[in-house]
Amino acid sequence: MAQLVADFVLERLRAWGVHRLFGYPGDGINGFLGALSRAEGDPEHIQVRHEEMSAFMACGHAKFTGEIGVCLATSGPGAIHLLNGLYDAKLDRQPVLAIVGQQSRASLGSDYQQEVDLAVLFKDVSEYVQVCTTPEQARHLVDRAVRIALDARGVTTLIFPQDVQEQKAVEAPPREHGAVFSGIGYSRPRVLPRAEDLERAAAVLNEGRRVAMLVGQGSLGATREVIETAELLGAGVARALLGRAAVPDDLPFVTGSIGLLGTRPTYELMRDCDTLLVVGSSFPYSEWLPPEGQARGVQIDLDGRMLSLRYPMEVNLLGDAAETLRALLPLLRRKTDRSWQERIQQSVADWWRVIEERAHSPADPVNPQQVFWELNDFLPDDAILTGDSGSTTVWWARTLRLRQGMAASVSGTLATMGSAVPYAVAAKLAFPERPVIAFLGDGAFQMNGMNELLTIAKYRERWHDPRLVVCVFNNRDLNMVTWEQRVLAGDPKLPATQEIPDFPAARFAELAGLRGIRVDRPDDVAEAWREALASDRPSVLEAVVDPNVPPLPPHVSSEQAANLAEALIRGDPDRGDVLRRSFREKLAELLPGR
Ligand SMILES: Cc1ncc(C[n+]2csc(CCOP(=O)(O)OP(=O)(O)O)c2C)c(N)n1
Ligand SMILES: [Mg+2]
Repeated sequence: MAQLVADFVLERLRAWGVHRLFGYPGDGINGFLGALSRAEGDPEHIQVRHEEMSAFMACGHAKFTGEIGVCLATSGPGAIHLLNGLYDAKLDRQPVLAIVGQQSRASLGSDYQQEVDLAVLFKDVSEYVQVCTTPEQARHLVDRAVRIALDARGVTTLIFPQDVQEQKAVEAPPREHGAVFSGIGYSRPRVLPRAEDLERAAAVLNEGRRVAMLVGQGSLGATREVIETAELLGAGVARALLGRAAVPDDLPFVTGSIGLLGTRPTYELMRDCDTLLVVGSSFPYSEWLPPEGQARGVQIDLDGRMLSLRYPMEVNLLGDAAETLRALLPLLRRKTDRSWQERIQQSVADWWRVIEERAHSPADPVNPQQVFWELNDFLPDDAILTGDSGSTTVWWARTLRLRQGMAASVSGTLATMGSAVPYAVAAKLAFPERPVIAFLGDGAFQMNGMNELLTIAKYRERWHDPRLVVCVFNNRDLNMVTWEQRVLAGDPKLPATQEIPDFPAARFAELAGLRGIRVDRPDDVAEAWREALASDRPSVLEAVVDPNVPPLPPHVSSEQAANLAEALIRGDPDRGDVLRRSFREKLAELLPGR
């Protein structure tokens, strides 16, 4: 049988190194389904429960492997379902290619069934979106879509009308006017600032006496360089959420996360520094950075558009984090006065004691912080950790102690619910020999996590190492938003919008053929982790936790405290427990080590 356009597209993707697609079928991509069967597993098709999950998986694949992630959906509804996951990739700057079907060319413009103007719909999320109108186009569309996604670190979309998918492929267009002859291959360039800019940056950093570093996603490949720089400069290192794994938590001068879900040492680091070095981060909340004028700034970023955006920098270095730091290091003088870094280290050591104490403060029935804290003793060396959006994100950012060699990600910039489980699936497929742990709230679990357990069940047999744990925090509440209402708006919790069904996640896991472990007593938490990580199959660890443990920011403004008081006075249904837990948290912080 002659090669069809869909066969050719898969072959071209293979040539680009794509061996896995995340997708869901429909007759709008019948041509691709036929081609997939002829492709005999290369690329393989991973079948999800909902197209949004395939886009999340493509994004997760890109995040954990550094390769392009590819998702495939049918016309109309299937394509529409992709969008949230694609926006996640766009906002976190990940290379993702979406391939979607469309009705046949002859029907377009006739209000045909499932006819949606996909080029318009995907325009905003995509760096590049094209309809393949004729077989001659397929070659350069694939080449450009992959190359642009990699180069722009963003989303590209190719739309294939059904009839075009099944036309005879044209590998090389005839050599005539209008024909395009594209090729394969992309190699990331070295991107380095000019020598004089590096010297200016070094001068600022050498003159500083209290240097704060903030590292983000762009620093993930620069761990060694970041640590060396911090050691030379006697600096403290804070990290934005997407830079979670950029610096290990067992270094004494790593202050941890920044922002609402950040730490007190980071808050102090930013409050007291005289110099700020930002490496590969677009952390958005300026109120957690030093006030303008307090610190001299140096920023390193691979994207010139992100320079001097959150803080006015004195020196802007457009470059790759590792390369640029390597070029900068020989120009830096080791600070002889170590008192600033010693102060930071003291604050970090005190803070970890606070975190440990908070983890063990009584709650009803289990303190969510304890679940994270106790995992620290069991975290396997090469673990991959995924997170979601909710109060669990706060503890994920703050309480886990990551060591070098681990990987971690969440939906950082879109901060959408629903990333944890599909990211975990993508990670496990890419690295079957590594343990993967997903953390999410019961809201996110009910939104999509529970459906995607079926995807885990479907593929689990292929994982020789079965360690894939989905840790669900059952607090019967959309807790993060409940707290935001209280602390930011001064409104009491509104049960009608906030309370969600008490759903037995562990029992559901068992129904799906996975291991289900439910823990509702503090004394059983450690054993639950041991069991989950030793299970012969992927598991769900359902922790029944207290929704009234406050995910407090590291610094509570007087306005926020007043809002909380107002919310409680105005009749918050949980005010008794909220008061008790809040009091304990604050008390624990004031009395470290007790
Ligand atoms: C798709 C989506 N919808 C809504 C939100 C707003 N939101 C952020 S956190 C949150 C609550 C999440 O609840 P749950 O998953 O139970 O976690 P919890 O906060 O209770 O730990 C909501 C509704 C969001 N970020 N993304
Ligand atoms: Mg919840």
